[in-house]
Amino acid sequence: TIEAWYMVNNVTDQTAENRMDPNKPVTLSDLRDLGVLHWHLPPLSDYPAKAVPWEPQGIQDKELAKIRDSRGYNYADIITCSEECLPDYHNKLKAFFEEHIHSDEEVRYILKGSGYFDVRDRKDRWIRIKLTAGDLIVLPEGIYHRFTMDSKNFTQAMRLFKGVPVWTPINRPADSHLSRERYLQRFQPLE
Ligand code: KMT
Ligand code: NI
Repeated sequence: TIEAWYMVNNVTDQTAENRMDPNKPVTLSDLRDLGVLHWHLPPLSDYPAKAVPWEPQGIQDKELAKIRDSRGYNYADIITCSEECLPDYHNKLKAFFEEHIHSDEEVRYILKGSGYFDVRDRKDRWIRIKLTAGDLIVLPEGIYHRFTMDSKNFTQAMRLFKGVPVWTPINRPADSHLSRERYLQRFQPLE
């Protein structure tokens, strides 16, 4: 399952754990309050090795199918983050780690390897979420976040989407973006 914690403020190595001392853990329930959903599924063996459009007859996993159907994810492909496999690797990694939002959910199912998604809490503090094979995460539309691989430098993930995929990041500041406003509407004002 996943582990999450508050990050130190000064990050010099983005691939390191960057925990506070002492560690300040964040629970799944804390994440749910921010709109971040998580499932742990059994490891898959029968997925296509390359990024291909979703084929319903492809992956048979029942748990995955249930989540896909109930949440309407009718598109899927596979991204492999490694220097050999990802075109324009260095620029992509830089873009992934720029703080941004999307106008849709970001849904990732880790197939192999591991990585970190960082999300902002309601007081704008960074939470680091460690994902390993079998972890499926949904980041809600409009949440400020970023992604980095860990020191092992390998993440293979299924990207799921409702409809025609749009991966475009909207970098911070995006406070007046409709998706950001929608995200904030789910909270009562902080006193
Ligand atoms: C993203 O949008 O940040 C990514 O696709 C990162 C690689 S998938 C774990
Ligand atoms: Ni993103």
